[in-house]
Amino acid sequence: MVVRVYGPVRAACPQRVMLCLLEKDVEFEIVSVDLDDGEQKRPEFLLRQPFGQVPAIEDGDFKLFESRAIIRYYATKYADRGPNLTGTTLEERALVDQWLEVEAHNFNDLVYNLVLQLVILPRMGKPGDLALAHTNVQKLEKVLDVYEERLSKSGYLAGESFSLADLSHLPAIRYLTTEAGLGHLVTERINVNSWWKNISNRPAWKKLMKLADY
Ligand SMILES: N[C@@H](CCC(=O)N[C@@H](CS)C(=O)NCC(=O)O)C(=O)O
Repeated sequence: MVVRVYGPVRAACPQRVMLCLLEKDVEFEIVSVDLDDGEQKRPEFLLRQPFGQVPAIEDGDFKLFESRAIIRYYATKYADRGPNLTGTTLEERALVDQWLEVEAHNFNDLVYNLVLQLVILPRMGKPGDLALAHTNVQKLEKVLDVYEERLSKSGYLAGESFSLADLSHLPAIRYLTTEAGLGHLVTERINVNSWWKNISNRPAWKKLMKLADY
């Protein structure tokens, strides 16, 4: 049974899931959901994701939503296939979890809001809130300073190998650098920049970029 991923291939949260499946070489099918048309808020979609957001997956009889829960599920389910994305020892796993939490709670909201104000609202013909964007850039600078320090000590966020913690950042950093015009936030930090160059050079990410037709 092929895994079904609900969500547009160009939305960052479904991309997190697709990237994990590509790293693990798990076959999947994309079921597109038209966010501009509000398809994610319709009753039939709310049965899959009661908060009206993407992604959601269907794997045989098993259904799951929340992108980070989904990537944890697949990284564990396919632990013996492809790269180890969760760490091996209790401590390695805890570090992966720690940086996944940082991504979700310190990093993601700021980037999501910046992309909303600078890319998505203007694309819909609505003005973005530039003052809010400016405040968020300042907050994000501080978060990235912490990353810079961390990445001066290890090649990846959770240690010396690529993990879910790094994977989870890729879609949002692409939006930040390529679509929101904020690439300098990455390039002006030596360690963050070489980390980003390294992780965005992975074959799975390149496959996803092809799928998204960027
Ligand atoms: N915590 C959720 C967040 C999901 C989320 O924010 N999805 C966005 C796309 S990246 C979405 O569905 N936006 C449309 C909407 O909120 O109506 C997850 O990680 O799955």
